[in-house]
Amino acid sequence: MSLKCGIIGLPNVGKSTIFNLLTNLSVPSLNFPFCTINPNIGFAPVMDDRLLELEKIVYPEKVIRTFVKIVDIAGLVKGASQGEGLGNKFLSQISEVDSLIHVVRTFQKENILHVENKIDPLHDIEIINTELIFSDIEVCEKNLLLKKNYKNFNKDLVLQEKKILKKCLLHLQKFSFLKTLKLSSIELSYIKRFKFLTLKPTLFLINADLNQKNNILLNKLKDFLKNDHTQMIFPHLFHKNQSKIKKNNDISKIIRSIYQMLNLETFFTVGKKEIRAWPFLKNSRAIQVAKVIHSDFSKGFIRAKVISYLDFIKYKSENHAKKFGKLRLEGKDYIVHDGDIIHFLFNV
Ligand SMILES: Nc1nc2c(ncn2[C@@H]2O[C@H](COP(=O)(O)OP(=O)(O)OP(=O)(O)O)[C@@H](O)[C@H]2O)c(=O)[nH]1
Ligand SMILES: [Mg+2]
Repeated sequence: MSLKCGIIGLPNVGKSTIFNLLTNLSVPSLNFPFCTINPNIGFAPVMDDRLLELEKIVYPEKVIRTFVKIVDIAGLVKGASQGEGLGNKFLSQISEVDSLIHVVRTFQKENILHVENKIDPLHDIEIINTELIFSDIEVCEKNLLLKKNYKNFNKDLVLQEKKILKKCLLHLQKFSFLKTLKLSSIELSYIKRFKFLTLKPTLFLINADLNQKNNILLNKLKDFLKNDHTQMIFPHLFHKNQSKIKKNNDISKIIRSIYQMLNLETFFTVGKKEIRAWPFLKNSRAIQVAKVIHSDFSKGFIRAKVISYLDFIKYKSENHAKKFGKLRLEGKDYIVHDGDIIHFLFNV
């Protein structure tokens, strides 16, 4: 399962700083624009209290959390979609991730350079949004112009795809994100391969000063984001004198939001050797979920022994849960639930 969340925003707003906090790495985060050119990749551990509860019952040798993959991408500037500041390269890196964290600066510190020479978060968001929209417009236009040889392609499919692309283009030209265009799941499946940037779920992260709580600038920004259907977390993360507990709580909250944005849920495998949390895409079938552990589990799938998390906590072992009828034998089409404790039976 390698779903990725990319960190985007203007240069020098704190993207690598947040990347380091989420992944516990120390990539350079210095006070000059384009400190990051090549993307940094790291993993952020997903905290899950259920692992602690399971550990208290099983006393395993090892406990393994799940992770989300984070990509720290270079900053975008005005004109990025026209190639400004290597913009095209960075936009194509954004197209490769599944969700976004958009970092916005409201902190005032004068010695930290701002590429627009003023602290105006709404203006900053507009710059980034414009570049994302322009990039999607270009993808639509390019593909609408593409002449396909119908000998090699199914004509109906090509025409259908073009019809949806036209609908997308019209929407983007009104300066709207594709996220706000009503598209059926079939339409979405037609355009999936274009990896549109304005379709990606986004979490705005505000990099604020500690003493900024009731600041006019910040309130304006909060108000602006309220109408957007995106989540927003206000972390005070970047400050050295912030308490460690609060900081860690905020970091966990952000990582969990990313996990949700990626549409991920968790199942567990439980044994004396290890307890492990595994990610899976919400509403997946048992046979798809088995693949998260190993492709053999899916290829040779026989059955899944399933106990819900709460039943396991209550009965404290597979045998005991079984005695009380709480262990289910499920087939390959079973829709896995968040918290399921699964033991796959397979044969290869
Ligand atoms: N005062 C203050 N400085 C910050 C804050 N967040 C980041 N910085 C500083 O701002 C500078 C830029 O931070 P980075 O994390 O490198 O920013 P970036 O967005 O990754 O920058 P590029 O990779 O150049 O696009 C560094 O000197 C950070 O220490 C903050 O909340 N307050
Ligand atoms: Mg950086």
